[in-house]
Amino acid sequence: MRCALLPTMAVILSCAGCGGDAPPSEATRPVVPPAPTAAAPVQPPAPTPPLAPSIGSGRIDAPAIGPAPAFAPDGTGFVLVKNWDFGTGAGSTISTISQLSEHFQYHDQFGTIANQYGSLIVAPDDATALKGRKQPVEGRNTGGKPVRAFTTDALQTFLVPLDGAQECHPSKRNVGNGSFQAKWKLAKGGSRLGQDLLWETRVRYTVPPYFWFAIWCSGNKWDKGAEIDLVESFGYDNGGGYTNYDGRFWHSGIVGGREEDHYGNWQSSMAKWGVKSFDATAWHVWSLLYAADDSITIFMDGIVVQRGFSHWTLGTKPDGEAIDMSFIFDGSWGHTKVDSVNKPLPASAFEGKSYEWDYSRVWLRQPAK
Ligand SMILES: [Ca+2]
Repeated sequence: MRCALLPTMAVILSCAGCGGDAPPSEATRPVVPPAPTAAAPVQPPAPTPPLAPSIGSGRIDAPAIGPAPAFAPDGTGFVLVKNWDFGTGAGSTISTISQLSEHFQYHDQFGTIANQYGSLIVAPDDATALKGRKQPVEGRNTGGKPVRAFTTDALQTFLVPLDGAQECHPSKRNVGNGSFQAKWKLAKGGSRLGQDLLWETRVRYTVPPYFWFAIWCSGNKWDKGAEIDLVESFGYDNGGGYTNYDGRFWHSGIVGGREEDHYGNWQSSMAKWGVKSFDATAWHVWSLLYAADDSITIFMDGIVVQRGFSHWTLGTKPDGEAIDMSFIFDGSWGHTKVDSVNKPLPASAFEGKSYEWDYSRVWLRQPAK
């Protein structure tokens, strides 16, 4: 009898109520082919989320996660070992004062808070202030004004009259600043380190007269070096209308080692290297390439602005004691030993002025054998 349902064998086999022919034995039962699998839609793998940026250990074998150099002047192979990216936006690694204080200190490696500048480094709080140095503390000594603050892109540091000062003077040391120095340092430098170093910092500033700005490195001991000043500028008044209040002129130098250009005249030297004009209020990238053969090249926005050579030793002596290497960020004001910036300013002159630090990154590379 023909099943009234459907004529397929599969249905017949399952149509217990239909009667009719006995079901075939196991041996003769037809094999139902498995459902094809090729037609199943293939799910694409979930995209791998980008790795979160990290600050890094400072070592090639445990690198940081972050961008490549904006300017890689000497080829490839550099490994990012420190990625200090200031700001609250995407990609930042230093977004709070707490994080800043974890990775930076507010004094130099010799425990001073002024060097010979005419302003004092302010600590964010008592916990980070140098004990026994009467270091000014933000809030207590700054009249409610911030000394450091974060924008989306950067860390802003300010110059702030201290303890209600109305007339500020470098010799009175009554201005505070937001300078900072990395706690991490290289154990050695140049040929003593045996690795090529690339250090890159992006910064801009809107400053008052007699400002003092520097990105530089030095070690735990100093005797006229070793020291590399990627950039140093100050807002001099040399008389006769020759001023640098807005920072349009600067110099770059190697202290104690050999430098190709002594920058006897800042404007002329800048022009010689190809920098005909400079706007300090625009972002610029400063780079140091310090190779394992002790050669030094310094760049501004990828343009070479200094070349030279130095051993990273006490006094830069060829057989000198190896020293460590600190990374220093000075957004200061005045100088007690430089007459052209040892001059008074009213407190109001500091309003609306700031240094802005976008990022600073360190790469290392094993030199080619
Ligand atoms: Ca940034």
